[in-house]
Amino acid sequence: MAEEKKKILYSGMQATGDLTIGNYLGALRNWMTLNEEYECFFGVMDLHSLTVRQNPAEFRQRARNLFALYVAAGLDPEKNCIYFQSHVSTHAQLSWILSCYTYMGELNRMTQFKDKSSKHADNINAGLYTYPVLMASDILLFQADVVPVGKDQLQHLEITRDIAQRFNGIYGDVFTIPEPYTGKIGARVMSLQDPTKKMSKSDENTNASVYLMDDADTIRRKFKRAVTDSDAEVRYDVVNKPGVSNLIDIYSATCGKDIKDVEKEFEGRGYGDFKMAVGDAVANMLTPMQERYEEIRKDKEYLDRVIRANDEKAFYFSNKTLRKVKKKVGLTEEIR
Ligand code: ATP
Ligand code: LTN
Repeated sequence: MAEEKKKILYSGMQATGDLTIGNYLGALRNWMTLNEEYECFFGVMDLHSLTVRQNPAEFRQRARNLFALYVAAGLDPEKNCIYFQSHVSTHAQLSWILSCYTYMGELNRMTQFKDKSSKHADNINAGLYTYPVLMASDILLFQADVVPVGKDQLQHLEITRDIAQRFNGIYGDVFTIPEPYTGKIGARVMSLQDPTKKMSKSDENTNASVYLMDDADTIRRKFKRAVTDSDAEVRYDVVNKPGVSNLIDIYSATCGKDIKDVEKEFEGRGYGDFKMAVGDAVANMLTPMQERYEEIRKDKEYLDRVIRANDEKAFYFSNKTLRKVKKKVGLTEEIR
């Protein structure tokens, strides 16, 4: 009997900075757990990254590093299609078409646009505004059933579904309607310096984020300095104790322990002990991945080979959808 066809999973990250444990616990690690069950496509979202000004030489390195990190985290590029968004021309093409099926009123509601425009007030470009249309194109090109993302991206998933439903409503069943997937723990890791803000790889304060490439001493130091409160009780209370609650979340996501058990483990012990334990746990989680990353990053031939093969696979797969879309909207056929 033919093997049952796997459902499709699609996700990706921008190459806008060094990845943090927020990216890892909120996204990358969920990709790993879903990996066997789905046919997976993971993009290095370098076109999205251009919505913020990049230094070209650094950006080129960072995008390649991100690719290597996906692999180091455990995604096998022979089994998963890991590729660069900018290498696959179907993304930009579908994005233009779908922008004609997206209302400005919808884009005006996007909170990421509002956040990023206030952060980069000198560069509020059209790409930042139409960002969700490109993201919808990424997802819909691959007919994704499920899209694992952190909570901050749920609004973009909603607009993707709205665009797809609108398009299908006019032209018939062209796109699969994707479902978001957010893990229960680690879905929103907060800044270590301001626990009311999410931990972000582009935060200027490097003490606010723990990077996947930080060495063990740096990790312990950052947790030691994490902003907490003055009552010295390890208790989960996001409203009144956001700093400690964030550390509990991180510890629980890292060790796979329940929040209640974490509270019990540190009952009657001060913040010093607790912060040290969180630092140790995170350092232990990251060390093996760092070692694998160093090896992969050095192997240029291997990287080039898998990049080429996966770019081709991504083009082949996504072009089937693009051709269908072009036909549906009435664009004339290419003559070859
Ligand atoms: P930037 O600082 O450039 O906005 P970012 O750190 O927010 O970047 P993205 O590239 O926007 O990261 O996100 C990559 C993935 O990581 C997304 O699925 C996003 O939801 C998830 N993610 C990012 N930050 C966190 C966080 N603090 N907690 C949980 N998940 C996160
Ligand atoms: N906007 C996402 C990155 C991204 C993405 C996607 C995620 C771009 N295209 C498609 C999932 C599916 C972010 O994490 N900032």
